[in-house]
Amino acid sequence: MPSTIFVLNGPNLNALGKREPGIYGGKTLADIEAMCIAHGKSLGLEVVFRQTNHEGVLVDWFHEAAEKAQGIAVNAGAYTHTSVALHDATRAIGIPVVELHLSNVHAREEFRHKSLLAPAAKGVICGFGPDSYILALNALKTLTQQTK
Ligand code: DHK
Repeated sequence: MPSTIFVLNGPNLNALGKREPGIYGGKTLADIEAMCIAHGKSLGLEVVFRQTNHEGVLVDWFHEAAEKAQGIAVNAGAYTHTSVALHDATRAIGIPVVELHLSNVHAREEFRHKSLLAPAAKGVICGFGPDSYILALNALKTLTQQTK
């Protein structure tokens, strides 16, 4: 049976393609979803790809993933820097969470340097544009093999 990975996206990522393309690139979220599904298939992973602008919905999806999936790749957008609820959700579930960002948050404004999610996550990938998603899937492939 292929492992299932939830790829979860937070606020404003629905606007990719037209949102500050100098920072976030020209690809839309639908483009990135297609990349993730194709790459997941090549790794033998089933990818469930979602986006929401609402913090509580992300928390619900973390708990759903704990029931249905073997790992989470999450770009929590701005909630990365503010959400105690996502930190707690990550600690509450027994599956690995990989935090990812398109941009190199450490090369940007100081308020983006702090992640509340990172201390609870398995690891963090940032700065590689859409390839950050691919690298997160590669990491989760390895992690799910280790937990089998
Ligand atoms: C996306 C966002 O929406 C920002 O709030 C984060 C992240 C960075 C990204 O680079 O993908 O600070």
